Amino acid sequence: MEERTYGMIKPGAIKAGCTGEIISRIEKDGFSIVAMKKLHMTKELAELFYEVHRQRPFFGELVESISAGPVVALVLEKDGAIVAWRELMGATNPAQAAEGTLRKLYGTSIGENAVHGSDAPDTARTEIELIFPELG
Ligand code: 3AN
Repeated sequence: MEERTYGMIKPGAIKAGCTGEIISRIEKDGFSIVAMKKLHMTKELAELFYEVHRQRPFFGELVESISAGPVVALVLEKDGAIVAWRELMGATNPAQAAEGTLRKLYGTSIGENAVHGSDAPDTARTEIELIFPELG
């Protein structure tokens, strides 16, 4: 079933000049890019975005790193997009990510892991609505 997910290229990967390669891989893997924009998340928006992680010890670090520079926000569409995008991203920790995945290729640490992706249909909906309210 055609499904939408929210993807995001994180500031570290953008700073390293990997945006084009990541977008190219997304297209090669058969995702349609429904919407895409470059934005600089404020701390307030980052806190809202990562609200579910508020109690985790790395919350402060997470908010700092996602608001440290611009991100490229994406709405991606494909059959089973949520799982497919998580497979293309690879494991959270780049050191444990499979060969050829985006986090293996472009991530440098668990906190600087190049890309974000929604983990379930409800989070995909919430994240898309938060960053792309104009699609609603
Ligand atoms: P995923 O992004 O693979 O769904 P989550 O939801 O467990 O992983 O974590 C959200 C984000 O928090 C990750 N993308 C990563 O950047 C960061 N993160 C997760 N675990 C740690 C950790 N132990 N230390 C620092 N940052 C972390």
